[in-house]
Parts: sequence; C-alpha cells; structure tokens
Amino acid sequence: MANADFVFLHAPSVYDFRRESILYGPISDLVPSTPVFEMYPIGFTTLADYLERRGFRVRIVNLAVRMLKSRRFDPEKLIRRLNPLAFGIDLHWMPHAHGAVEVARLVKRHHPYTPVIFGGFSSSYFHEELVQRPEVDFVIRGDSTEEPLAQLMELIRAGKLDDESLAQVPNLTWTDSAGRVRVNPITYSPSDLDHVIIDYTYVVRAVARYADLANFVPFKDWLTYPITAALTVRGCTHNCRTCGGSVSAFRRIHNRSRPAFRSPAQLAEDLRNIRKFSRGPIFILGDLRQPGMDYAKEFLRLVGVDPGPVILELFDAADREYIQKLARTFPNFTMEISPESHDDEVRRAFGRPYTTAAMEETMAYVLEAGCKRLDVFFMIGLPKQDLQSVMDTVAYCGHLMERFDAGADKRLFPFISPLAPFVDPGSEVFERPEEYGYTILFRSLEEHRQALLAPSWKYVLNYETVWMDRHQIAEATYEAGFRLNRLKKQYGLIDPAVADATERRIQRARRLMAQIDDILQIADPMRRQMLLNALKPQVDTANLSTVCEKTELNLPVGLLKFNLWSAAGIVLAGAMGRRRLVTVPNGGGDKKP
Ligand code: B12
Ligand code: SF4
Repeated sequence: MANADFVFLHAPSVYDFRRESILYGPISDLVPSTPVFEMYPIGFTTLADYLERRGFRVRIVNLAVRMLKSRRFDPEKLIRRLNPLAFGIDLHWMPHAHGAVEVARLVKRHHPYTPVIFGGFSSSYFHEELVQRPEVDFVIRGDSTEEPLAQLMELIRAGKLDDESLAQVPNLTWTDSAGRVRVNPITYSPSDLDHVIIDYTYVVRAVARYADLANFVPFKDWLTYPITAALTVRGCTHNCRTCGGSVSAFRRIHNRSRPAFRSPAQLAEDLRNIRKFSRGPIFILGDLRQPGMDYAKEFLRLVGVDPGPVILELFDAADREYIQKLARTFPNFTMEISPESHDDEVRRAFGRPYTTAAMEETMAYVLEAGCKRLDVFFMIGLPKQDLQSVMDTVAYCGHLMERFDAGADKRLFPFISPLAPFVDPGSEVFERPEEYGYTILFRSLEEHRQALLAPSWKYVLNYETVWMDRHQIAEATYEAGFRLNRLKKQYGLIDPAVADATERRIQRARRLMAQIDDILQIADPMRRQMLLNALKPQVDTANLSTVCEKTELNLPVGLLKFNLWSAAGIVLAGAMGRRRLVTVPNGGGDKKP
C-alpha cells in the first residue's frame, strides 16, 4: 500500500463485531450505515484536502467497511503495513467508543512511536479521559480542526514535539513531558465555513492516486446508492434537548457561540462540483433558513434550477411560498421532516418549536409542490413520552396516510425509531438529566465502551426516562415498528412481501431479546457466554433493517450512477496541479512540488 504522511482510520462501532454476539436492534435503521456505523465523518474529506494543500499526502482507510465487506479482511495486517508520520482516528459519534480505542491500540502495538491523534464530537467531550489512555497521544477539539491539525502535523514533521511548541497549537489536548494533561483553549473556531472544500474532489483524486476505492467508500452499499452530502453549517440554531449538536452543546463542547455557515455561493458551487462526478442524490444538510430567509433565497437564486435528485430538510414549519421556491429550484426534491412526536407537549419538551398542526400544513405544501417523496420521522425515548404516547404517534401516522391519500399517492413515508444507543454527551439532557425526567446510566467514556459490548441493544442504551425504562423503550420500539409496518402494508407503501419479511424480523428480534434476557439470568458466566455465542447466527440475521427495510429510505437511482468523464477530469486537474484557489489561513497554499 503506497505510503502517506497522514492516515485517517475509521473504526467499526464495536471492534470485534464479527466475533461478538450482539443484538444491535434498530439503532441504525434510519441512516445509510449498518449497526457497525461504517460511515466516516464528512470532515475526513475536508481535513484531508486541507492537509494536502499544506504539503502532506493523506489517505483514508475505512476499516469498518473493509471488515463488513469481507470476513477475511485483517485490519491488523493492513495497519502494520502503513507507515505515516501520524494516524488520525475519529471518535466523532459515541457509538465508536469501543472500536476507535481498539483500533488505536492496534496502531500502538505496531507503531509505538507514531503519534495517534483523535478528533470529532465525542473526542472533544471526552478529551481528558482519552489522552490519559496509552493509545492516544493527542486530541484536537472543536468542530473545525483543519488548521489546528495542520499546525500539529507541521510540528510532527519537524520533530518539534516539545512542551513549548505543543502549548501553541490551538484546540489541542495533550500530556506534557511531566505527564500532566494540558488543555489548550479552543481559540480556533472560524465564524464561517468557507475555508474548506466540501465537494469530495479530494476523494476522487485520492482514489485514483492510490488506485484504491475500497478504503474510501463511505458506507457498505454506497456504490449502488451513491448519496453524498452538502454541508450548510457547523453548529445549529436549535436546542433539541438530547442533541450533542445543539446550540448549547456546541457552546459547551466546541466553544462556539454562533453557527458557522457555508456562504450561499460556496454551497451552490459545492452542488455543481458534486454533480460533476455523481448522479446520485445530494443531501443538503441543515435547514436552509437557519441563517435567515435571505440566505435561503440567495442560495436558491444562485443554483437556478438543478434537476438532479436532492434531499432537503426543514427544522420548522414553512409557508407555501417558500416551499414553492424550493420546488422551482429543485424539481426533483425529497423532503425530510422530523416532528418526533404527534404530541405538541412532548415535542415542546424535546425542544422543537412548532405545532403538529403547523407542520401538517407544511407537509401539505410540500406534497402540493410536487416533492418526489416526503419522509416524516418520529422518535421513541423523548421527554414526557410514555408507551401510550408512542402508540398514539403511530396512529397519527395512520391519520397522515389517510389525509394525504398515501395509498394512491405513495409519496409520504413515516418512520419511527428509538433514540439510540445514546443520549449525546454534552446535550442538555446528558448534563442535567433530572431537569428533563431522565436518568443517565453511564457517564465516562469507559462506561460507554463497556456498555457497547452488552449482548442486547436495550442494555447499551445510556438512559431511562421517568416515563419509560429501557425494557419499555425496547418494547415500545418493536410494537411501534410492528404497527407502522402494517399500516404501510395496508396503504400499499411497501410491497406486501417486504412488509411480511419486516414483520417476521421484528418478531424474531423480540424473541431473541427475550432469550437474551433469560440467558442473562444464568449465574455461571462461562455457560452464559456459551449460550450467547450459540445465538450469534440468529442475532446476525436480525441485525439489519429491524423495524423497517433500510432501502425504504432510498430514492430510485438510475443505472449510471457516476459521471466517469468528469471524475477523470478532476483526477487530471489534480495531477497537473490545477487546484482551485482557496485561501488557507496561516500561510497555507499548495506547497507540493
Ligand atoms: C450530518 C450529520 C449526520 C450525517 C453524517 C454525515 C457524515 N458522514 O459526516 C448522518 C445523517 C449520516 C448522521 C448519522 C449519524 N449521526 Co449524526 N449528525 C449530523 C449533524 C446534523 C451535523 C454534523 C456536522 O455538522 N458535521 C460537520 C462537522 C461539525 O463535522 P465534521 O466535518 O464531520 O468533522 C469535524 C470535527 O468533528 C473534527 N473531526 C471529526 N473526525 C475527526 C478525526 C480527527 C483525527 C480529527 C483531528 C478531527 C476530526 O474535525 C472535522 C473538521 O474540522 C450532527 C448535529 C449537529 N448539529 O452537529 C449530528 C450528530 C453529529 N450525529 C449524531 C449521531 C448520534 C449520529 C448517529 C450515531 C445516529 C444513529 N444512531 O444512527 C449516526 C452515525 C452514522 C455513522 N457513522 O454511520 C450526534 C453525535 C453525538 C455524539 N457525540 O455521538 C450528533 C451531534 C447529533 C445527533 N444526535 O444527530 N449524522
Ligand atoms: S436535533 Fe435539533 S439541535 Fe440537533 S442538529 Fe437537529 S435541529 Fe439542531
């Protein structure tokens, strides 16, 4: 494998998922990943691009995807063969608490003197605990780590890892020569999002340069469903109580008082650049109205008309005029809305600002404007939500299907899933659980790591509420999934055979959960483990698409998913050094020969 100066490694959620017998449950049904959470952070691409512009050769190795795709793939062997100046591992999402640290351990086993750098949301929260582990040398905190990482890499390249130099790197947590944990303040936090490139041209170039597609694939089925994301913002203007990306969590973890937005012009250009190589759907992340209506209007004006598939999201109710504008710009659009509950009181307690009635009107506008699909998401595990409330939410889904004639129209798709596996560290609920009616069961990183090895997902959950304990949350999830699946079958939203298969999977998962509960009562640990291991084949088949078929979320994509000529153009432009002009703070620029 060709060498690079910096290698990003993305770990699976639980390192040994191929050996462990764990009933993951519906924790990833609504994202493109499997429960291994094989998708790497979008930040890998912006960081890699930024480092390359500072003269470092960077590659991404998605160990999680490789392990998922082949049982024979040996991550340790691959890690042994790498020889960069430093490794970067994301502990961005908390579910990687186990895998990320285990991968770091493997790196240290084979490269004891090579720095291991952690970053991401969860690393930023648990930074002090992380740098006290022997596997982790540095944590770079914050939501914008491109420049601090580049500065640290300059020091590593120059061999200047003395206390005085390290103390100058913004956002860095490290241990000094006396073994003391040092926390440099988060002073690097750009006010906008225009200092990075978010259009995957780095990935296209790197795949060609290293002749390596396997390690760059963002999730298991990406080549058949090549969805990409366009990022409008780092941060959020909302304050949903369990969210580690809310306005208060960003303040707490990343020292960010205001979101950093991508300018409308850059965002419009990102879209155009992505379209050059991909014909798949582009998910425009974040409600375009967050920075204000002027921003949204300007962006839509700059795009003009984009006939390709796009997924948009609304964080609040919208008026007809705005929805019509969206539809004129994106005639092939899908809308995602997350009311979370049918009940205004529950939603208010969760921190969402609108009423069910207002959002239902918005749904009417979206359908009227000709969306290709309208996905509506509900959640289990919310404040003030009991079992009956969850069932009422499912009944409300029935009402929506009825009102919008989902049987004939076939564009409105409701989904329901649990808040799982964790209430996000740094969120309001994680910090002040009693105020919101929650109990947080694990607080440290190590406790979360151990919980991830529990044999069934309900024991992985790091919370209970006054209204539902973990058993009830799991039971409510399966019952809600069961009922919603039947409704979708009744309205013809899913193929009857698919609905029947989902129903069988839900029943199987319920039985397995009960069996695991029984096994856990056995006092002898050896016998307990033996019986759990014996369940593994059944557990593995129950682990995918538990309460709904994952592909229900996919939009139809044509046979030709990539524009190979344009991709080749990007590769050639890179090879010839024709990089786009982007200002890199702190003396950046293309220093490559
Ligand atoms: C977009 C998004 C997604 C996208 C991910 C797209 C992608 N590939 O990154 C999708 C929809 C797929 C998603 C899925 C999930 N998400 Co999400 N997501 C978000 C959201 C809305 C925005 C994230 C964002 O702005 N990223 C951009 C910036 C901030 O991050 P970044 O560029 O990727 O990374 C920067 C830094 O984090 C850091 N960094 C990251 N990795 C590394 C590594 C190193 C070595 C270094 C130095 C730095 C570094 O540097 C980067 C650039 O400067 C946030 C909420 C919010 N408002 O923030 C939730 C959020 C991040 N997601 C969250 C969760 C829990 C999940 C899921 C686990 C949910 C689930 N159960 O399915 C899954 C995990 C999917 C997987 N890995 O397979 C939580 C995470 C809380 C936590 N601490 O764990 C958040 C905060 C809120 C939430 N509950 O949704 N998510
Ligand atoms: S869950 Fe709420 S706070 Fe978190 S990113 Fe979404 S809208 Fe923002």
